[in-house]
Amino acid sequence: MKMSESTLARTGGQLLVNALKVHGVDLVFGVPGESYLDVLDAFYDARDHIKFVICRQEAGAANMAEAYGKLTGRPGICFVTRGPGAANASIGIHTAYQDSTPLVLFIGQVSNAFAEREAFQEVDYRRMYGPLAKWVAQIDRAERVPEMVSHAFHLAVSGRPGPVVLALPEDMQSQTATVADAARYQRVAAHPGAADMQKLRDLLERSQRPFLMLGGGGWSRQACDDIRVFAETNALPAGCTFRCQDLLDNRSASYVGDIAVGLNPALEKRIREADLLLAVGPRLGEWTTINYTLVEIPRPRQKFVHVHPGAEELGRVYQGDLLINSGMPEFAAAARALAPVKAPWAEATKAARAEYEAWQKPVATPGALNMSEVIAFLRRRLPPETIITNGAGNFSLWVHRFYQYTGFRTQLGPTSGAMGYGVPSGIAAKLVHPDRPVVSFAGDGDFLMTGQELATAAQYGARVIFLIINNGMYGTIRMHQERHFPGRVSGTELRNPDFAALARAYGLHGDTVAKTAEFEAAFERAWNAQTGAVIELRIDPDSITPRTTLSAIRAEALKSRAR
Ligand SMILES: Cc1ncc(C[n+]2csc(CCOP(=O)(O)OP(=O)(O)O)c2C)c(N)n1
Ligand SMILES: [Mg+2]
Repeated sequence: MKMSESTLARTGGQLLVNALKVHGVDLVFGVPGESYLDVLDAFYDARDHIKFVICRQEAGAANMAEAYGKLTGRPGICFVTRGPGAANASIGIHTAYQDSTPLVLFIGQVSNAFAEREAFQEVDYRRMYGPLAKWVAQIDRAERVPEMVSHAFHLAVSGRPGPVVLALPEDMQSQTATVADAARYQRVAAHPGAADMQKLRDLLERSQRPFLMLGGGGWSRQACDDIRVFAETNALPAGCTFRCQDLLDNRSASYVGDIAVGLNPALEKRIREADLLLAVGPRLGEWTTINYTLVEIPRPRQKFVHVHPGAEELGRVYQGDLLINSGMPEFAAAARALAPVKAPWAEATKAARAEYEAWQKPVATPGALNMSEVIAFLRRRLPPETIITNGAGNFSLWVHRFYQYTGFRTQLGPTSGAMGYGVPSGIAAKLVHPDRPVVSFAGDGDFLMTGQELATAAQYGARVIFLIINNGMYGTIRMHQERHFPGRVSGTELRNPDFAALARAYGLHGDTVAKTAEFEAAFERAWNAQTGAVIELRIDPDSITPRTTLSAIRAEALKSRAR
C-alpha cells in the first residue's frame, strides 16, 4: 500500500472533496459562502480532477446539477451556503425530486458550537428539506464523511432516484480525522422476476389493443435502446409522458406521441380505448393523466401493468394486474429478451403513427412569426445529437409538439413545471457535452428567472443557442385567467428588456426576430457565432397555444358566462 491517504490526518473539507473524487465526480456547481471555506480550499487541491462551476445564483447552480444528473445518471453535485443559499437552491432540489434525478446538495452550516441559537443564517435542513429530498442529514464528525457521502450517493441513484441533502457544519470541515476513504458507490436496483415477465407476455398475447407508456427517471441509453427494440419487434404503439419525450426516438415506427398538456385527441382516444396499458417508468401524475382522468383511480379500466423503480410508487394511486418493481435498465433488458408475440394490432400502430405525423404538421397562427414553422425548421436543421432544453410556460408546447427528439437525453425539461430551468440546464448540457449542439428555449417570464446565468455561460465558453419566446406576459397564467375571469387581466403583464442587447452585455451574440422568414438567417448567425447566442422571438400574444388563441379563449369564456 502506498502512503495511503487513509493513514494521514485530513480535515473534514479534504475528506469531503476526496470522497467526491472517489465517487467519480468531475463537475460541481455552486455559489460560494463563508460557511464552507475549508471545502473550497480542498477543491483548490483537487482542481485538476474536479471543476467547480461558479454560478450567479443558487437556483442556477441547483438546476445545473439537476441537469447533470439527468444527463449522466450520476448524482449532480451542488454546493451552496447556509440559509439564503440553501433557500435559493430549493427549486432545483424540488425538480430533482419530482423528476427522479440523482443529486447531492451540500450546504455549509453554522458551527456546532453555535447550533440551535439561530446563529447567523442557521436553518435546520432536516426540517426545511424534509419533504423535498430522499434523505437529509448533517455530518457532525469529520471521520464520518466517507461513510455519509457514500450513503448519499447510494441513495441518490438507487430505487427511485432523487436528491439527497447533506449539511456541513463549519467546525466539522476544519476538524481532522485519520480515516480510510470509502470505495466508489454502486447503484442498487430491483430486477423483474421470470414469473413477472411471463405474466407480462401472457397479458400481451391476450390483448387486442395494447399501449406502451414510457416515462420517469432512472433510464439509460441502453435501457432506451432495449425498450425501443421491445416496442418495435412487438409493433407496439408507444407514447412518452410529459417531458420524457426522449425515452423513445421519435422517429421510431412505434412512437405515436407525447402524453401531456396539449395531448393529441386521436392519441387520447387510443389510450382510453386500449385494453392493456403497460406503464414503464412513469408515476402517472396529474399532467400525464389529464388531471387523473385518463386512467381511472384506483382500478384502471384497462388491464394495467405498472413498472417502477420505487416499490412505494406501485399501488400508490393505481392498482394493477401486474406491478413490477424494477430498475428501468433491468426491466428494459428483460423486455427485449422476451419472445415476440403475434401482433394483431400492427395496423393500428401504423394508423396511430400516421396520426402523430399529421399532428406534427405546422399549424396556422396569428401574427407574422409562426412558432410551429420555426420548430419545424429546427427539426430539419439540427443534427440528431442536439440537446433541447426548456423551462416552463406555454412556449414549451410548441417545442414538445413540433420537434422530434431523437433519443436518450436529447431533451432536458422539468416535469416539475419549474420556470427558469431552460437556461441553466442548457449551460450544464454544454459543459457535459461540449461537442453536442445545445438549443435552450425560454419564455420571456421564464428566461428572467435565471437569465443571469448567461454570465456563467460566457465565463465558461458554453456556446448555447438560447431562444426566448417573447409574448410580453406570463402567458400561461393569462390563458387560465381568460378562461376563468375573461377580460380581467391581473398580475400577468410584462414589460421586458431588449433581450438581444442584454445578450450582448453578457458578451453573447444577440438577435431579434419578428417574422417567420427571418428566423432561418438569424439562426445561422447564432450557429456560427463564436460565443453563445440569444435570439428573441417576438410572437403575437394572441398565439397562446398551437390549438387556440387567447381571443378565442376569452370569447368562449364570455359566451359561456352569458349562457
Ligand atoms: C418558478 C415558477 N413560478 C411560477 C410558476 C407559475 N407559472 C407557470 S407558467 C407561468 C408563466 C410563464 O411565462 P413565460 O415564461 O413568459 O411563458 P408563456 O406562458 O408566456 O409562454 C407561470 C408564472 C411556475 N411554474 N414556476
Ligand atoms: Mg411569456
